Parts: sequence; structure tokens; C-alpha cells
Amino acid sequence: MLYLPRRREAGARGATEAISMEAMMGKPTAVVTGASSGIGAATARRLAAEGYRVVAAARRAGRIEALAGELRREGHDVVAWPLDVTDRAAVDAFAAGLDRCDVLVNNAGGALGLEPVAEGDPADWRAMYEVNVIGVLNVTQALLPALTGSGDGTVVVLSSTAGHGTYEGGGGYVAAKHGAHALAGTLRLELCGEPVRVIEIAPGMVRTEEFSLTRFRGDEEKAAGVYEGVAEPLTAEDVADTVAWAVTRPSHVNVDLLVVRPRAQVSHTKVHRER
Ligand code: 8X3
Repeated sequence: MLYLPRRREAGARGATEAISMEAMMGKPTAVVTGASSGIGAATARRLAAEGYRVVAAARRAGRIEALAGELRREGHDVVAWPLDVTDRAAVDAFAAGLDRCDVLVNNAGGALGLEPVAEGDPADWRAMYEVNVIGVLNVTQALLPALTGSGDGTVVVLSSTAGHGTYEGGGGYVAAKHGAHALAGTLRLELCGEPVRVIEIAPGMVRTEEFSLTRFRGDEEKAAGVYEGVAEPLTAEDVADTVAWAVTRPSHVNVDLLVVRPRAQVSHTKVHRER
């Protein structure tokens, strides 16, 4: 390790940082959690195309290894790292193994069930809080030293429009995503003066292969019903596009919050469906 001045003034907390030679010389590195499918996989692809070295993290090793292999064959610099964001020891080991982190995209998350509050299963609510809030906390805490040490770090929290309003049946997911929104806003306040920006991206209706299927525990008919008649729900690529746009703004520009929905969805409860 070399002890070098930070690349730019980073506020009052200390003038020097330990920065590895690899970190000074290597490519900007983006970590994407939940990169095995949907928005995470699309974001990993898109950030690789933008020139980042991408660390694709997710529980399902086979899927991220396939994604990394495919992107490496296209000439991109992508590493697969099997990771459960709710396992703090695994997250700490992951952080210790990284030589550099410039961008962290906290994408891992999801919904379980659409029961009214009166019938919701507390186990589902806990599981949603674990992945959507504690998972973000775990990875962000573990990578914050590297993000700060980069001199220009970016934390992205993929929340949801469910973090900005309520809807019937949303219960535990709405509560968890409000938690993710609160975490992002609090962290932004706490990092004022540090060289790390915090971006929250809140997508509305996005049709991915798994989000709705997971929510309805594999019931394909119910899962498809969510998008029925909606001409063009957002795609994972649409959301990855907003992530790429936000993280590639000049580092003094902080996109605090970006809400993105399909044109057909103007609110949680008002969606245009063609019959
Ligand atoms: C997904 C959006 O409407 O299913 O985060 O809550 S919604």
C-alpha cells in the first residue's frame, strides 16, 4: 500500500488515505448487486459498455458467471462474485477482496406477496426488510471506505416508486422500500463534504423475467396479470439506462432522486390498460 494524497479535497476528515497502486492505475470499478437477472444484469451490461470494470454480485453463481463470461468474450472487464447481501460476513469478505470501488449499485431486492396488511406474513415482511434495507446497509457500509478512497465515489440505491407512496397489497414491500429511500436520504446528508454522492433511482412498473414471478411465488398467470394491457412497461434496459446516465454525470452533479415510470403508469393506482 502507498500512502498518497487524495485526488481531490474530500472535506475535513484527514488529508491522506491509503490507496493501493492497483486502485490508482486500474479502471473505474462498478459493483452491481443482484446482477443475476433483470435490472441488475442489464445494469452490469450497460456499465461494462460504458467502460467500467464491473463486479457482478448475486447469490446465483451460475448466472453471474455466465453473464461475466459473455461480457468478457465481448472484450469487457467483468468479474462474477457470488454474494448474498444479507450475509454480513460474506459482504465483509467481498469488500476485503476488492482493490477498488468507484460506483456501487445497490440493486438486490424484491417483493414477496401482495396480501393486505391484515393478512401479511411477518416472515415475508422480515425477508423483504432484510434484502431491501439491510442488504443495502451491509454492502454500502462495507464499501464506503473504498468509495471515499476513490476520491469520487457514487452510491446508487435502486429503490422503487413503492418507496414514495402506498398501494393496497404493497404492505411489506412498500415499508421496505420506504426504508431504502430513508437510508439513501440519510446517507446523503451524512456524507456532505465527502467525495461520495448518493443517487436514488425509483422505478415504477418494470417488466422483468422475475420480479412479479417472485412476488407471486411462481404463479405465472398472476405475475403476467400485473402487466396485462399495458402497452409498454419499462424494461430492465430502460432502468439501466437511467443508472448509466446518473452515474456518468460529472462528479459534482448529484442526481438525488430519479423517478422513472412507463408513460402508461402515472401513479401506482392509475395505469392505462388497453383492452
Ligand atoms: C416495483 C414497483 O409498483 O410493483 O418496485 O411496487 S411496484
